[in-house]
Amino acid sequence: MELQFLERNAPFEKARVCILPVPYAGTVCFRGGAENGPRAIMEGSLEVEEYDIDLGMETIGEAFPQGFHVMKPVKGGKRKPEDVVADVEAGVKKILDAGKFPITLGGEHSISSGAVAAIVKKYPSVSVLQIDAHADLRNEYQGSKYSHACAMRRIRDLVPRCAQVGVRSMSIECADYIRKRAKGTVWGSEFRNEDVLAALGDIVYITIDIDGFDPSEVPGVGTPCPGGISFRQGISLLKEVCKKKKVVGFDLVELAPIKGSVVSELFAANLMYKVAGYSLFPQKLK
Ligand SMILES: [Mn+2]
Repeated sequence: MELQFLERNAPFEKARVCILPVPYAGTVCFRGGAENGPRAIMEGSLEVEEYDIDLGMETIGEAFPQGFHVMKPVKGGKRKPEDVVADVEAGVKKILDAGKFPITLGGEHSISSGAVAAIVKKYPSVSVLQIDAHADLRNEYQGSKYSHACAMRRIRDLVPRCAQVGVRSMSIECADYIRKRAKGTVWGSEFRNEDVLAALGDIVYITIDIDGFDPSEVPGVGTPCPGGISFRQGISLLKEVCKKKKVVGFDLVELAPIKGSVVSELFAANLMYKVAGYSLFPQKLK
């Protein structure tokens, strides 16, 4: 089946939003399956209602009558993460050069630094909001600087201003890094929206590792971690960010579908549709 979001697939020229699927999970070290994330999210989207209660509109029907455009997926398989990251950067650059809004769908978290690399060239003052259970601040993991466990470290190399939310699992190296270099910009599952907003600049890119949310709500992730943020908490924060900042793109990574359950992909598809709508129509948010 051709990949599409919400039963539509606009041609590239006509779409305002473009989805870059990245079915890559080459550095995953625990539960696999993130390579199936993009397809599962798009198939799950077929069950999402087009009317968004928060925006009071059928976002995809009114604003994007032909839908979002799904780009040709980045090649996954057993490639080196840095090669995949380079392809992600090229894909997101193509979307940005055409003046469109990029959504990158993982795949594992290592791919996000490619999207950020393209974003930072277009928006040099961008800041990054990460939702994630894991700090992902290792400089190197299992011989690679581009492992999923280094995702946020690579992003912080590119972007000095970041906020990390939902973080409740880290190595001692990550804890040291936060103490020395990221003080006051990392929160667990208890946080105040205003504090997170204050840590960010006016222009924001969002990287969402689905495991930042509680596994009781979204169990289909590679490394579930108890005590995560709720969907409601996440939506409340994301709404505020979209209302008060300019959101220039986002990614959604680490969904690893569970056979026989559609809970996780529907969670991800709903989240993705909402964040796209909030990012492009913040004035419609109450
Ligand atoms: Mn992560």
